[in-house]
Amino acid sequence: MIPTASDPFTLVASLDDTNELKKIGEKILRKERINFQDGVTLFEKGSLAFLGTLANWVREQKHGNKTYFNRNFHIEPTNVCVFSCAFCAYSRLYANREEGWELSIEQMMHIVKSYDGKPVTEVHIVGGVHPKMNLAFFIELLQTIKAHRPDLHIKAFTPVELDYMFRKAKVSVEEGMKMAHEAGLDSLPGGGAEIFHPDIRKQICDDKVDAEGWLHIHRAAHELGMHSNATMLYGHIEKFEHRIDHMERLRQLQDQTGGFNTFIPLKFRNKDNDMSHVPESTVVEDMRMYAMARLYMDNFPHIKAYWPMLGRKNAQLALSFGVNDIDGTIDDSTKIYSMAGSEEQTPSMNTAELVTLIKQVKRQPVERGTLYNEIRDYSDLAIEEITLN
Ligand code: V47
Ligand code: SF4
Repeated sequence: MIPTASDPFTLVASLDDTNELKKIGEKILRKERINFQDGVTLFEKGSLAFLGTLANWVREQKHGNKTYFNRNFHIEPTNVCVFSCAFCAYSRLYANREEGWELSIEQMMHIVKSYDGKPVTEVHIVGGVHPKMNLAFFIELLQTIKAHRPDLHIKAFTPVELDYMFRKAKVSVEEGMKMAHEAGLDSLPGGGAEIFHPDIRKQICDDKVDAEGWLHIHRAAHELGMHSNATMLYGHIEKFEHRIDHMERLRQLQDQTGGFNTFIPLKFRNKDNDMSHVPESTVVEDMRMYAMARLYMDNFPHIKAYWPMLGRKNAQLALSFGVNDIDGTIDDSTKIYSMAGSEEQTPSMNTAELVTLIKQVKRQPVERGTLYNEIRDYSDLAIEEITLN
C-alpha cells in the first residue's frame, strides 16, 4: 500500500530528528506510555493533524472502526445544591429552591415507568446536592428502581453527591459504597472531577469534594467490583499542565484498580454562569483535547464524546480524533448542558439517528450496555430497518 499523509509512521518519520515531537511520536507508535512532559509538549506543539493522526491510529488499534452507543435516559433528582461551582448554570441554592426542582421517589419512578417496554438498558442519575435528600432517600430510590426493573443498569451519583451523603449519614466511604451497591447501584458516572489540580479547583469549585476525595470514592467502588467513568472539564482557565496532571492522576488509579471504563473530556460551556466572561474553546482545541485524551489515557479502554454537550456534528467529527463512544439516546432527559448554552437544547436521538451519525463517517455502529457488553452490531442494517424508539 502506498503510504498516505495520514499514515502515522510516514508522518512521524518525516519529522526532523531535532523535532521533539518525533521521539514522542515514535514512543506512541511503539505502544510505549508517554510521560507528563511528553503530554505537555504534545499539547503545546502538536498540530491538530499530528495529534489526530496518532490518536486515530491508537483508536483503530484498540477498536478498529467500532463505535459504541447505548440506549439510556437520565434522571436529575434536583438542581438544588449546597455548592456553588462557578461554571454551573444549572443549580439553585436552597434559599432559592422555588426556582428549581426536587423530585420525590414517586415522581422519579413515574419517569422510570414511562420506559416500561422500551429497550433502554441504562438510567443515569445525577443532580445537585440537596441538603434534605440523604443516603436513606437514595437507597430507597435504588431499591425501588431495581424492584421494578431489575435489568436496568443504574449508573448514578458523582463523588460530590456521595461524599456529602456519606458524611451526613456518618458512614465511611467504604461502608457507604457497600450500602449503595447492595441497594442496586451498578456503576458510577464520571462527573464531579472537573480539574483536580488545587490551583484551578479552588477557583472554580472550591467547596466540594477535592481530588483525593473523588479518587477515594472511585477506588472504593472499584474495590467492590464496580466500574466507573471519569470526566475532565476543560477549556476554561486551566493550562495544559493542569489537564495532564488530571489525566495522570486518573491513569495512576487505573493502573492500580483497572476499574475505569471511559474517559470523557467535557467542554466548558459559558452561558448563564459565573464564568460567562471566559470564552469557550474552539472546535480545533476540542479535537486536540480528544486526541490527547486518547494518547495519554493508554490504560482507559474507551474515550467518549458526549454529544449533548459538544453538539452532534462535533461529536461525529471527534470519531476521527480518538473517540470510540458517543453515549446514548438521552431522550431529552438532562438539563445540565442546555442550561449552560449547548446547541442541543432538547437532547434526544433515536437509534436510527445515532446509527446514521456513525455510519455517515464510515464507522461501525455497535449498541453496548453500560459495561461495553455488545448488544447489537448495526453495520449491515439499512437505516429504514432500524426500529425507532
Ligand atoms: O461534573 C456542569 C459538567 C458534569 C458545565 O459518566 C459542565 O457517562 C460544561 O459527569 N459546561 C456532570 N460542563 C455530567 C457528567 C457526565 C455526563 C455524561 C456522561 C457521563 C458518564 C457523565 O457536567 C459535571 C460538570 O463537569 N458541567 N456545568 C458547563 N457549564
Ligand atoms: Fe452543584 Fe454540581 Fe452545579 Fe457544582 S456542578 S453547583 S456540585 S450541581
